[in-house]
Amino acid sequence: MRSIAPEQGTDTTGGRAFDFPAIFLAVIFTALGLVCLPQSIAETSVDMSEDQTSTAEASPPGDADPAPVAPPNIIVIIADDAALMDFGAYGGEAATPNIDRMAEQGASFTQYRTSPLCSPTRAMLLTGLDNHLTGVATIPEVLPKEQRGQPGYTMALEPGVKTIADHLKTAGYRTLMSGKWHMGEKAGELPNDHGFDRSLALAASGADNWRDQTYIPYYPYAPWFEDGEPADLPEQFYSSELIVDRMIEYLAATNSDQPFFAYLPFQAIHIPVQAPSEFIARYDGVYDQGWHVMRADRHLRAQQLGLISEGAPLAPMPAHARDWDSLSVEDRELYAARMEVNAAMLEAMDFHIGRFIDHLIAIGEYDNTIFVITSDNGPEPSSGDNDLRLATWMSLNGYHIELEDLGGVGSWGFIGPEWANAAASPGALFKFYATEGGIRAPLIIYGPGITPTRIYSPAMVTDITPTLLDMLNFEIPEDDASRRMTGRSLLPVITGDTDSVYAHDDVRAIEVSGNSALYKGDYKITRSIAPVGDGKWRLFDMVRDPGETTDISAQEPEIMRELLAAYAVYERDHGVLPMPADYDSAQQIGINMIDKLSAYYRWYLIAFAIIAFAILIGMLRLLIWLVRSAFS
Ligand SMILES: [Ca+2]
Repeated sequence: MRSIAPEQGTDTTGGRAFDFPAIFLAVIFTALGLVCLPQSIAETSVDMSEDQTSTAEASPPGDADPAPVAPPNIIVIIADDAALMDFGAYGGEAATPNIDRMAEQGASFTQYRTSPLCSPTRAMLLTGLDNHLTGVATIPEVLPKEQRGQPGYTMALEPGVKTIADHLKTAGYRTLMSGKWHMGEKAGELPNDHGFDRSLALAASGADNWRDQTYIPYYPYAPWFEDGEPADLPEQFYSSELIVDRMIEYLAATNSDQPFFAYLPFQAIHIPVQAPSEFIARYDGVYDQGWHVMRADRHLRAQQLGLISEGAPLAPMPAHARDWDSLSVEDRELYAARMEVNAAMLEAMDFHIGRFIDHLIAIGEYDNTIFVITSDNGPEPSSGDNDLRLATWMSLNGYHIELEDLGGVGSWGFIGPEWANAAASPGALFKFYATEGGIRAPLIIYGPGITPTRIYSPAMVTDITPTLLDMLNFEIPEDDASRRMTGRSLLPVITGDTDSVYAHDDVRAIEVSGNSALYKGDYKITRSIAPVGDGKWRLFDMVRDPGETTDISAQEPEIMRELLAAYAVYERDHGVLPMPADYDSAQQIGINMIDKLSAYYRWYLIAFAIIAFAILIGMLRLLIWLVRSAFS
């Protein structure tokens, strides 16, 4: 049995070399009182929690098709911050032939929802539990001090919470992970303590894709771990290639007589957006028409692909979005190039997935493997433009945002809010928010026995673990004390036994740091908080208005009351804590960054203060001596 009890205060980061530019940066930042790091650089990719108030546990196994003689391998692939329509099969511009093939030959979901941020989505996906029941209700970057350490808010998987890796290990699987973890880095919090036999794990929200280097001031270094110990990465690499290479090594190093569970959470396409130049070159000119054209194109394709109803209105642009035509020629060239790198990063991820598939074919494992391919939340709106503090940090850390060599080593790539909104089309807003642009994502399940199916059933990120266990006929033992899953198996819609695993009046809810959504029937209530939202609940008819353009709460007060009451039940049943008054996630990131860096660099700060004090005393004494000399 694994032990998941975290050893409080034990830090496994010991032995890392401190870097002096970062130390002095921390000192400068602290001295300047930078308590307001903009959301632009906060990897606010916190996933929202989804809630299923109707708490079905994993469907009872046994009524599915007979399992193959050999238990199938399972591969779960997560693209980071990819929009609903980013994969080619979902209407995106980037070439993703390997993903597309699995979408066309497998089950592709059209009504799948995640949380709006990274860690809660990942916690839900791996456990089948609502995020507040896992310990990872939100991301540590935006956690207010009032919630720190509270049940559900410890920012790591809590005792009694089991991952799918824990379950599959008991079923005789090899359990392997390579990629982004982002659910704690202290002893007891890393993948090796949560069911994984082998793991290369990034414990942060992101990192550089070319070097072992942090990407935002919040992290003094990139916390990469291998099997629970600080990892030794190559001097130069490309993240998607490294992640696949390491998984291939783990497969070779473990017992091939056992089936495997491989968890591949890629860094693509999280900031910094970086890609090999040969992939970037393929997108020359693709985005020259600008974000208005792209969002309208995706909106049209969404109707053609049945992702939204015909004639549904287009979601609005966010406040302060710029008009493409108002940009200078130089800016249009730069901004279009940013999207070229973004598409290239996605294609490069698909290319390395293809390389992994080729390897599985070569070792004879491909035909008996189930693939899950998804994204953790909507596109990232953060920007590196016009931010003196971030620019200072970048120059100290070898980053630039220039057009030349965009996407290469040292390039701090991003797409910004307008492109993110266009990528999120036909949904509103983007990552961080429980609007459709933040929580509606692609989901593909492909493998033996799965026939090509387009699935319109609602589906939640918590459903993935129950679905996979159901497909394996895996039964959780009666005496297993782990928490009961809130997700439900999607197998009945994959096999075509039913059109929906959710009844029309079943409630599905999501909350991450005050950004919330609840679905019931054709309706959704949602609330977006500062800095983009106003904290007000709104009601939308999701059949007629999936772009969330017209709040109908005044016309439908009964429905509004009913859904708000259902949300109150969800909050109570899942331990959702209220947000402090005047909470602003962007300001909170700045506060938490200062706390984190102050703790990390405290001895340097103390030494700096002592030296500064000694110099001051010395100067005072010198001054006194000079004054006395002058008057004696
Ligand atoms: Ca993410």
